[in-house]
Amino acid sequence: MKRIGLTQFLVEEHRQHGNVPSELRLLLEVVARACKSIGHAVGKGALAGVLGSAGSENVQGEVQKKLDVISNEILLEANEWGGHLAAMASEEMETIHPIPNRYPMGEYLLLFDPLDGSSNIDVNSSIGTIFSVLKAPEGMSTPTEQDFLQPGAKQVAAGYALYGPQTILVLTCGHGVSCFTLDREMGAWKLTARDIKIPNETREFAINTSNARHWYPPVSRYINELVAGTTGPRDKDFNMRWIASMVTDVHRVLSRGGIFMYPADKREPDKPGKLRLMYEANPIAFIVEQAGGAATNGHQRILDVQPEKLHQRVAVFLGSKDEVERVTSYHLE
Ligand code: P6P
Repeated sequence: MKRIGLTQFLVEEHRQHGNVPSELRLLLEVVARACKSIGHAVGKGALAGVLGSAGSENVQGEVQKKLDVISNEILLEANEWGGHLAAMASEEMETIHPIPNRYPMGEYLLLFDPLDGSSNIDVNSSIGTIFSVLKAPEGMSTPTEQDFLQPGAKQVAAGYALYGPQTILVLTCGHGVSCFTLDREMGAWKLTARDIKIPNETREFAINTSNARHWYPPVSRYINELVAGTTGPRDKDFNMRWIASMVTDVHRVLSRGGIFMYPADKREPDKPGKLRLMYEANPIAFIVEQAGGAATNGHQRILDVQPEKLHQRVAVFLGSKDEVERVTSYHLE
């Protein structure tokens, strides 16, 4: 495959599908450049005094790591001036962030989890940035939270950066999933995979099994059958992985198949799971479906969920279609 750059890829994608107008291309290029900066900061770790906590809490009441805050600021500053955005929303900010008056407003809304998996920062485990792009509603003048509350099916683009042994960017604009690898010497994203497809079948599952006693019956039934392997109804053995960094676990699923799950459980019955809908589950579900996989909350497509709050959580079952359909069918029985 010819290792073209991100801009050439997006120009050719638009030429072929008409799905990446120049404003959206600018947005994606700016976000990709911001991810390079985040990857650079992440890579310095203790050398840049950016490990440890920032002494503050985010809207979720989670202690913010310094790199969470730095990553959020990098994305805000990178996107304010371009005129391609009307507003931004982030896991790290309670309310939406309108474009400052001194800059022109564009027609897109950008949502992001600037550094997901941040509990892994201090132990040098892979972490990532997740982003989602929506169009601002027609006729919107001053952006409000309500303008962001669109089902995931309305996304025009979504992606994640993964800061691991390689720094990679996975992206969809609605016509398949592509992967770019950062050429660190050139400081450029190079296309290294296109039309990524998730195998329908898998023998690998990802869930935090320490929560087993809190699971609801459909999840317990599904996991017990996987663990029973050849001695149970599935009649084949399965493997388990849990890195506790969604982007890393998801990229493994995208790369070789698997099912990634963060179900609702009895610990907090009013919370439908841990992961957030708008800037974690929706962008990842868009990518997974574009790669031929499936993504549900146990009862319906994640992309069909009508959001009611910016930071609402959702149960997540995503990856290889056969397995997601099976565990979803157990919920629907
Ligand atoms: P647990 C990271 O904090 C995160 O939001 C996701 O990246 C990850 O999949 C999940 O939480 C891990 O949760 O409960 O296993 O620590």
